[in-house]
Amino acid sequence: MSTAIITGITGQDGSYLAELLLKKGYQVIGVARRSSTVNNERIKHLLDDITVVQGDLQDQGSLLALLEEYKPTEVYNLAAQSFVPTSWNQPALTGDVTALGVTRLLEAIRFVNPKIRFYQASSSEMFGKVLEVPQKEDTPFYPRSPYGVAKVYGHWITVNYRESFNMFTTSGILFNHESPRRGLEFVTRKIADTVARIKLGKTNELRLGNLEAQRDWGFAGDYVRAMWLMLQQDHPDNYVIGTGETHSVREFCEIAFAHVDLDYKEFVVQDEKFYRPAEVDLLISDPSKARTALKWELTVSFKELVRMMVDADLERRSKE
Ligand code: NAP
Ligand code: G4F
Repeated sequence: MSTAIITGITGQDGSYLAELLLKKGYQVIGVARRSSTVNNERIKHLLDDITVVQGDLQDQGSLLALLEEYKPTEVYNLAAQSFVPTSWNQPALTGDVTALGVTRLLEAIRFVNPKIRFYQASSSEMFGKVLEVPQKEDTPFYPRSPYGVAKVYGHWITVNYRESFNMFTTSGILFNHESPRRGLEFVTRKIADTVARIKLGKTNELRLGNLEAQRDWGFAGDYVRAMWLMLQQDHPDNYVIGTGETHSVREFCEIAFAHVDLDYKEFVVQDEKFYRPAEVDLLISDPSKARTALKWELTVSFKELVRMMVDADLERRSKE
């Protein structure tokens, strides 16, 4: 039986990836940092089938010990301080976890077993103020937040360990991917959840920032399949993963409200508080390399994703 270690197991992607790897017969070891309250909401249905161990990307020793003990063949590094606005409030922490944390994990792999295959969760935020439309693997980076800057470091250190030590290190440059398990602070989930609460009469407004920002949004369940595929190839590489479509925050609102027979214009209020010091205005991927080389395909369209998220929050909120 192959063993895979997933950092960031308690996050959105960690939970979907664990489900996928269990279906494929892996032993799954999830790494979670210690917190004063249990944080297993997204993986509670998997707890009998996976092993959750304590570890932290800020603690080199914990990473070395994990690899020594569980002897994985694959490591998926999904852990990060992943919320862009927080990266302006906590830029040093974001750099330590999201950038240097990658080096700590790569160093642990290099010392324990350099044959371990490694996946790094890179981000379309690296393209930032985009220098090319659509964005593909060789589009230059121009990050616009401390988070984006940290992810650029994580990407290049992954490439560097491939080139310096001949290690099987891959970088998946993933565009935004969402689901009913998305954190409530991200815009898609904030919209879906507030639409549900408005429909149920629990609130009467949705306060948002920039409605014109455009993102390439896909379904997280599809994106974790791409992560696994990258580690099954003959050679390590970088891949852009996205839908090839872009939609504005306004459009997301329009579809989400219309799904419950409401008009978003009656409920959405723009609030300066949610504007960013520097914005990423437009992201749109060219995922043709992944489609051809990985034979990766999408199963959920943009409209299906919006409706799936609203339906899930309606069901959850109506039980409260
Ligand atoms: P997420 O829901 O925010 O999950 C992040 C995970 O990282 C959580 O499990 C979190 O643990 C963990 N973590 C944070 N700091 C840590 C530390 N110091 N040590 C160990 N674990 C730590 O993020 P996601 O949406 O699943 O994204 C997964 C990865 O893909 C992230 O690296 C993100 O930056 C990247 N990415 C995401 C997208 C997207 O659209 N979702 C797109 C491109 C790239 P707690 O639960 O304890 O906070
Ligand atoms: O949902 P968001 O917070 O996601 P963002 O900043 O694109 O980052 C996400 O995707 C990245 C991939 O490109 C990941 F690497 C990263 O970890 C994260 O998962 O914001 C999307 C857009 C932004 O332009 C923002 O200004 O929505 C706009 N927005 C407008 N009002 C808002 C709001 N965003 C949030 N979070 N909250 C608002 O009220």
